[in-house]
Amino acid sequence: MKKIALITGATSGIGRACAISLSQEGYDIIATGRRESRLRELKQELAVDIDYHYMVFDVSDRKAVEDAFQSLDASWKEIDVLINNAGNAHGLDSIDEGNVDDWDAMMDINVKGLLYVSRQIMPLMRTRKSGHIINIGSIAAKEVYPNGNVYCASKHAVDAITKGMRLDLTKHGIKVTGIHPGLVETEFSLVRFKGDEDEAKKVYDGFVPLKAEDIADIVTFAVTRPKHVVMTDITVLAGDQANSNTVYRK
Ligand code: NDP
Ligand code: 8X3
Repeated sequence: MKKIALITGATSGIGRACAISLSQEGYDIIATGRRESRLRELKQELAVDIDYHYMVFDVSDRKAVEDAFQSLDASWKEIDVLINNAGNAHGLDSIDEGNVDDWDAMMDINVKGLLYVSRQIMPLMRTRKSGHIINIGSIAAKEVYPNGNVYCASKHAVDAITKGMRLDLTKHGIKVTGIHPGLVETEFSLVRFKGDEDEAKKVYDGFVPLKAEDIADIVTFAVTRPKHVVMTDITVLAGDQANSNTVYRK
């Protein structure tokens, strides 16, 4: 039977890798993001025998999210798997010197954006009495590290929302999984350091970071468990990483 996975933030990194991996499992894919050219190009990377649809919107723009789902064809609304992945860190400043625009971006995108998208899809899953929501949190959802302040707060909120979703949705046959990666080499640090490639590269110097594909493997494993099995909470670190702030570099 055909199944549909919707992945937010599929233009890059973990989301893109999840789209590729789930297409290889036979899922039809809905990919979302703001960079349309990348969403168009993603089609070439997906398994050939699946259907593909993309939607361009900013997850933090509530009206844009609502409009996108209202205009979605009924056949594409039968979403089996939602991967709430879109998000980023913006800045790494001591909280007393924090950039308020960065704070707004992280709370609006990582927390409210996740809620806006989920609000569109949860009722559809509830009607069909099945579905699986995977929220991409972070080790920053479990620990707070120096200068991580508001990013960590946004991801702690994702962790709390994940637990709340599980409490409210399990009775409707909807599984909820939180996946919490440590350091994954993607465009994440480039965004955090506002395009400074040297700063971004330093984050991954001297050890082997996780790859986006490592997280996509775990997402795919969680999604492909039988109906009676739910992976609730998975934290995954790089081999040389002991916690959010301790990395053994060569
Ligand atoms: P990337 O920067 O490579 O990817 C981020 C994705 O999110 C892009 O596809 C981007 O798409 C999308 N996105 C960002 N802001 C918005 C927005 N306002 N509206 C719609 N889409 C948006 O980073 P990662 O792949 O690493 O990050 C993915 C998730 O994983 C994030 O939630 C991040 O917090 C989390 N994470 C990352 C870790 C890491 O070390 N890399 C570790 C733990 C968690 P576009 O720009 O086209 O809109
Ligand atoms: C991304 C990993 O350690 O930079 O969430 O917060 S970290």
